[in-house]
Amino acid sequence: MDVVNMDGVDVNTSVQVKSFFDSAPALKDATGISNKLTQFIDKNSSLSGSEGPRRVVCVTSGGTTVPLEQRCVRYIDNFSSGHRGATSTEYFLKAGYSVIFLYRRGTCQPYCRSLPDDPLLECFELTNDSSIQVHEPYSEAVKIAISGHHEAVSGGFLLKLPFTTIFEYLQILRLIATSMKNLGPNAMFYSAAAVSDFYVPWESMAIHKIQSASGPLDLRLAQVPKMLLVLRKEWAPTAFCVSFKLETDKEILLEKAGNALKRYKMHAVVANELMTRKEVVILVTDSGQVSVHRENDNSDVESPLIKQLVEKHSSYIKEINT
Ligand code: PAZ
Repeated sequence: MDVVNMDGVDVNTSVQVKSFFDSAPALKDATGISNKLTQFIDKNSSLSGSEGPRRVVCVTSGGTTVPLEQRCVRYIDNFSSGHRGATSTEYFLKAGYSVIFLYRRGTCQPYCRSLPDDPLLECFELTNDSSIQVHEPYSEAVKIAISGHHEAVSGGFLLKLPFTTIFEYLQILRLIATSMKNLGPNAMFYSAAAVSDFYVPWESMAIHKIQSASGPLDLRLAQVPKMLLVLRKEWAPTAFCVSFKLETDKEILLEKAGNALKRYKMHAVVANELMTRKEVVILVTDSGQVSVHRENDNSDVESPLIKQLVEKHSSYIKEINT
């Protein structure tokens, strides 16, 4: 039998969470991040949208790394490109949300999807008088990227916060969640990041580069505590919470997504398969499962997905407020 705290988190998870944060290396510039968050939330909570107070969504994006050494030379990583998070951010902004974009450094950024991998070198060229001009095939993409990004950032609707390691990610997520608490049901979490399931606790991690001369490497990885439950129950109990479930085996995907919905008390779980994740996702809620497809090869599956989530969020806000 699970012993459960007042807030619905089992005691075992609470102990693991406490030990994770107590032993994690201190977050660099925690005060700077908190100040940015306070400013962003204060500004946005005083604004109104078409259906009441402006909504704020925290979109998490990209994969967390697991360092193997404190002075890190090697780390465990995962495949996530950040495309889902970046694309979804654009659609949330379009739907009138403000977005806190918690992203892995170096991954895909909102409005930059149509740019080449090395935009500086490929989009721009030097003219004969040594000034810089946009290389013709990219001029439209560059205009869209600059104007979309500028409008969102200078309007104060997009706050971008980078992370690399699992330690940074979870510490920043906790700061975000606690600063969004006052937004009540107008807050949403859209957890598209691929978060490591296992990690090396800081205190048992080698300090210096692990030496190959010591022979084969035995690593013992601890389980990352189930933070989704803590997010939902402790950090942001009134927010609308959406998580993602990725599997490579279709047979177990829906079962795992259904379990996540119940176990972490999510309002919706987006189930996707690795190979088809850009074409189709399945939205799993208490009311059942709905397949969401992109309209054609040139469109984004995030467009209909965000539309459906915005509708579900509206119903949730109405329900809470009545
Ligand atoms: O970042 P990306 O666009 O390459 O992939 C998106 C994704 C598959 C990481 C995301 O849709 C997702 O399922 N995130 C959660 C993964 C998980 O921990 O199960």
